Amino acid sequence: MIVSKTVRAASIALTLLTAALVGCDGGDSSAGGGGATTQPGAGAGKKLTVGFAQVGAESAWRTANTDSIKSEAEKRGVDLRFSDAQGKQENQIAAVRGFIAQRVDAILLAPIVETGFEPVLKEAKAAKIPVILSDRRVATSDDSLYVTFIGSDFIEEGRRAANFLVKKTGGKAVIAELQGTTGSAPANDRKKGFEEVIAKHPDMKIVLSQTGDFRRDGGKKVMEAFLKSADGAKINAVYAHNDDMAIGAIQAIEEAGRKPGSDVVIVSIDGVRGAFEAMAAGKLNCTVECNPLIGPQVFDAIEKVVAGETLPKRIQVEEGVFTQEQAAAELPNRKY
Ligand code: GYE
Repeated sequence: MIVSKTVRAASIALTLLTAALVGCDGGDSSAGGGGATTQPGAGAGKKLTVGFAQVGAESAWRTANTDSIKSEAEKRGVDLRFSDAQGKQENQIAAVRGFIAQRVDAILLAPIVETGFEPVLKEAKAAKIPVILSDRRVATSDDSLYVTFIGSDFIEEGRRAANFLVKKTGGKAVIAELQGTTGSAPANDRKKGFEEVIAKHPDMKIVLSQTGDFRRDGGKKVMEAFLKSADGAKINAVYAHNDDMAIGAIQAIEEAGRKPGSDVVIVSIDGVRGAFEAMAAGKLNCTVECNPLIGPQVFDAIEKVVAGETLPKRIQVEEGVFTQEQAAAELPNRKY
């Protein structure tokens, strides 16, 4: 179903429905979370200190996400210690260790990849510092290592992108896929959700698939290589795991003398301003919204945790789907 606008009530209903469908365990109060008890230095009236281990600045989505968290911290008078890992997990692990040493009240972690964070999360738990996962989750069998995961349903986003493509192509497409950062939750899940839907359509096939690391230059480079490959001439659809890579791919397609948006149907995820501009110009066909403006939800959660409240393990972000027809009207409303 194409959702024309993120109408609050409707999307809350959708969110609840989605959570139910994918079996998210919202409301599980048995899982305690990493030290969701009284924190040192977080008493009433004291300024809250929060360490934020961000991924980097790889995309317009990420920049909007950083701005949202920074500006909300400022609004609430939170002392935010910000670390940009520049896309490297080892930097992120070092940042979390640094926050533990500083005895911050809470740590906000946007894990670059799903695996490899358990040791440092155990250190935070031992230090009784609650960790909130921002936007991406980690793969762990021990969900006491974090308090809650606040983010989008990436599998559902992948399904929505595929559903659009099914409708647009009548279930016939030779697809090139531009994957996000290898090993990241959004890359894994967006692939999974998309493949789940196209598996029901025998005339839809992903013939080429490679990572563009969620970056515009990555999307362009990979698309150039795709177009030059043996299957290049056959590609009539692109599925990009984010808008930045789709925008890079659009450039590559144009440079190869083909028409993005018509010769090659393109669908991507995020809903950044650049995607709306590309849709309004007829070069991108659809973007599935992934809302980066989670600062208010993040600090609501942190304040509750520090106050000793128990949170659901999963806090969902609201989002919709937008097509070319809606792009011009929606463009002035876009905040990222
Ligand atoms: O889609 C992409 C960014 O983790 C949801 O990361 C996020 C993704 C987003 O680089 O643009």
